[in-house]
Amino acid sequence: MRYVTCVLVGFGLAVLAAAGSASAASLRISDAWIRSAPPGAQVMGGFATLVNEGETPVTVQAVQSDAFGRVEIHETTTEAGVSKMRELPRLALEPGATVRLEPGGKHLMLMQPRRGIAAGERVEVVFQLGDGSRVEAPFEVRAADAMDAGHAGHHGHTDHSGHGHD
Ligand SMILES: [Cu+2]
Repeated sequence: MRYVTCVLVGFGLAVLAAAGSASAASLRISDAWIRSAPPGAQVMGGFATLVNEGETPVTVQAVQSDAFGRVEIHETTTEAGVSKMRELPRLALEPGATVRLEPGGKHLMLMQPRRGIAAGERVEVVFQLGDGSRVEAPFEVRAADAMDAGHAGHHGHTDHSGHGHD
């Protein structure tokens, strides 16, 4: 692979090659977790932060996990005070874009668990991208209660001011 004798040109080509072919490396998945559910639950919610660190758009075409029969990308919206979920066919991230999968918004719907999934364990989730590459990320299963404690950026979603908790 070292045909290029000029170091500078070689470096430049390597960078271009990386940007063009390895979009897998440009999708960064962090803060990934699954909300634990009572035993026997057939549906669990998955959440994460997705960042496209590359120079080209990234599309998540499908999501799957060995631990579940089916994984869908959902979005929760509120229309006329009624909360609804709909399936999104894909997630598109422009270069530099961040998509947050979070309770009350876009999320993964993990369905038909193939085994018991307990809080504390990690579940591998695979993101299939539009260019055919795959990005795998470990999702940590957390109890629902841990969500508030561990999610400092979420005050906006739980605004109880004025409702009086006493
Ligand atoms: Cu859903």
